[in-house]
Amino acid sequence: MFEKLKQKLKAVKQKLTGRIQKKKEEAEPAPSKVELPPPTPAKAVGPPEHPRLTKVKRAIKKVTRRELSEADLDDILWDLHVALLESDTALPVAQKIIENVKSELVGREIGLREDTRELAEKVLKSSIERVLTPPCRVDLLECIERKKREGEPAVIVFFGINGVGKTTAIAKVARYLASKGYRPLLAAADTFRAAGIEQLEMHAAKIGVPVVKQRRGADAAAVAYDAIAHARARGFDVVLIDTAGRMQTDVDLMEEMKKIVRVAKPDLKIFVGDALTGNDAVEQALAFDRAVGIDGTILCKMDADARGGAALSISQVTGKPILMLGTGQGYEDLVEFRPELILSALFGD
Ligand SMILES: Nc1nc2c(ncn2[C@@H]2O[C@H](COP(=O)(O)OP(=O)(O)O)[C@@H](O)[C@H]2O)c(=O)[nH]1
Ligand SMILES: [Mg+2]
Repeated sequence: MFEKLKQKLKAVKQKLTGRIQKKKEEAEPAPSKVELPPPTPAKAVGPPEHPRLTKVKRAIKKVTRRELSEADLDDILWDLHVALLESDTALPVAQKIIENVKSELVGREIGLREDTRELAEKVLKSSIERVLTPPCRVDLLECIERKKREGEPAVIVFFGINGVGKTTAIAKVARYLASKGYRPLLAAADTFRAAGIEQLEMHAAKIGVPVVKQRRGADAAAVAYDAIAHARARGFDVVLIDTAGRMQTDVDLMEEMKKIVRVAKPDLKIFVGDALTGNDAVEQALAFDRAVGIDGTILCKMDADARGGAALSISQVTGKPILMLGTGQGYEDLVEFRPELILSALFGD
């Protein structure tokens, strides 16, 4: 995960460590006790400034030179900017990370006992962590529990473009929920693609979860509606609605998606993105958010993503949290998102 970005960050970190070290070496310990010159006799006509006073001033200047200035960091911030953009990080997010580094380092006094390597890593890490921290919390299990108390199944709809990993993600989520003791029901509302229904059925059979379906070409919203009615009647805890892949530019399919949302009134609308598509995934998430409003993202194919730009950018740009990460093709390859996962992939040994 993130091998390329990790290498680039390592180079930035090394350069930053060297720069902080240099700043530290430029400084000399401030004199612990400054010997002031004896008071000048009133009658003496001495030089305008006593030589010892000049020495004191020089010492003070050396101390202040231990502070990092923006100019000290310019080239390193540029390297970081390029590394982030090459990794397909969204521009505003790359800028935010740079600002974060600046706000932590510019004007910071480098202590003589400072561990320079540790400081460089700490600053880079926390600057990235700040863009990864979810703007709000969305808790899947909490949502299901709340609906359960109301005697209703939770309804969750998944959408995104074709091939990103929606159907696989639904199977993973269903398996995860079943392992927590919930009863999930799947709705085969991808009635558009030839193998849409069969693919969901194939996954469902493997994980042992039932599917509600109609014939191919049926109204997707009607399939969702049926599934919810079935879940209510049979006491399922959660309905996971699979939908056809659609480009945000496909007017008819986007209208179909809005209809599914109107009819199913989902408790959660989850955008599924492919991490490998980098900033495209971010643009798609924005387009789906504008069309129906998303509550969060599941980012798939993290295991194959060397760049990391989508993971760094998507929650910051959409203002909605990443809920889970898909980390492989197996049903167990799903992890709950935590910023530390990304940070340890980027900075771990
Ligand atoms: N490596 C990897 N492959 C994945 C992941 N999630 C899905 N895939 C693969 O991506 C392909 C498309 O997945 P699918 O669920 O059919 O996408 P959909 O068209 O959005 O429903 C399949 O070959 C999946 O096995 C993941 O997290 N990691
Ligand atoms: Mg699918």
